Amino acid sequence: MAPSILQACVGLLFLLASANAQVRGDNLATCSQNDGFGRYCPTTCGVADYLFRYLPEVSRELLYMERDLEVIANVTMDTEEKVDYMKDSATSAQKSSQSESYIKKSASMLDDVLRFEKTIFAQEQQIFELQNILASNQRRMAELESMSAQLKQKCQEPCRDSVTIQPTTGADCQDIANKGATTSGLYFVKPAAAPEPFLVYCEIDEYRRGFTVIQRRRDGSVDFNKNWNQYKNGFGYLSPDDTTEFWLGNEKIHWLTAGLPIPTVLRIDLEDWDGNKKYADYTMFALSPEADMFRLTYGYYMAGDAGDAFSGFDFGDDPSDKFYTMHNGQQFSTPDKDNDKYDGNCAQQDGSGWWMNRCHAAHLNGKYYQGGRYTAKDAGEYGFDNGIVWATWHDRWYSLKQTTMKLIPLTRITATAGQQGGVKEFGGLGM
Ligand SMILES: [Ca+2]
Repeated sequence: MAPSILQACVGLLFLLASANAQVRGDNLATCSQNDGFGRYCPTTCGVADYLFRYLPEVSRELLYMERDLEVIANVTMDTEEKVDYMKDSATSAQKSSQSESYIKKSASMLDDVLRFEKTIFAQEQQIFELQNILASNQRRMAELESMSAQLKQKCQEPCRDSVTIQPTTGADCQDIANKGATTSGLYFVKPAAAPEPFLVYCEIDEYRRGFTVIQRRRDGSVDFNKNWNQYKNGFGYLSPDDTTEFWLGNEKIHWLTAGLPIPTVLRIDLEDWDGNKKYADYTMFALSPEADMFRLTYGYYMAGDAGDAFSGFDFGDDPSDKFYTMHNGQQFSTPDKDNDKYDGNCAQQDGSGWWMNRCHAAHLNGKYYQGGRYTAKDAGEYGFDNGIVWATWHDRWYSLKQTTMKLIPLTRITATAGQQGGVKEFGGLGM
């Protein structure tokens, strides 16, 4: 727009300037030569005079206009440039910024910030909880350190066995008593058949009889429902003062009774809930090795007032009761190893390890019943007589209070006055 105005103005100026030059050169002379010019005015010369007279002023004004136009043109150009620049800027801003996406991005950033704030809050909570746990653990650590220090102090004191083991050793408890031991307690024995010594409780009486105890029931503190290996290796607790229950172990019993020059007597001591005590002696008692399932054998019922339950009992249920409840010659059975003569599993049904037949008249590893009397209902799932039974004394629904099974060489069983059976036959052998 500005250039076209400028050109028009310049063009007008040029026309006026040309007309002025022509008027001054040719027509002036003409007019000066013709005095009558004025009379015929307005004429061409009049116009020229008129123009000539006003020319300087018009020229000046034109010059001013020209300058003004130039200024305007310059200003306009500047403005145009600025407008272009602004347009470009706007376009470029539109293109590059995309304000909507910026708003979205900003909103998204705000969300992120809020989320981060929440996360930070949650983490601060967690840190607080962890600090609490840490503090609690530090307290525990301090307590443990204190305990540790106390134990360390105790450990620095000379160690002593809490259980006294007597120094004398021998092949069995009688051998130990023969060596001069007079105190009942814990001793190491090593029968000839045993690969290494093992601990036993020796009951040594006033006659220097040394009984090697292989089983003890006294209060029901030990569960006798155990598996084959437990019966093989023994379980329960030996104590120097005969206050605990245990099964010494079939393998040790085998070693204690295998291949001896003098027969072994098994003495069984029984006590009921009224304080009555009875006993039963079986001579030539032995257990076969594990390969033969620790089979029980004895020569005969030698003595006792408890009756010969090991040889079976006629319960009156069946003519063959006695035959099927005798224990001599029976292999050992446990709930996990059925070696009995019964279609079922006696040891499993009665919850014990024993020389089960079909099943028993004697059952000293049975379940411990406080008070003695029990019923089929008390016996649990199978309902059989699973107590500590010695059928030739108390019936099978009576469970004894205390039992002891112990071994002694035949030559010493008769040493006490008042005991019957075999006194005269074996008393002279000495030992
Ligand atoms: Ca069976």
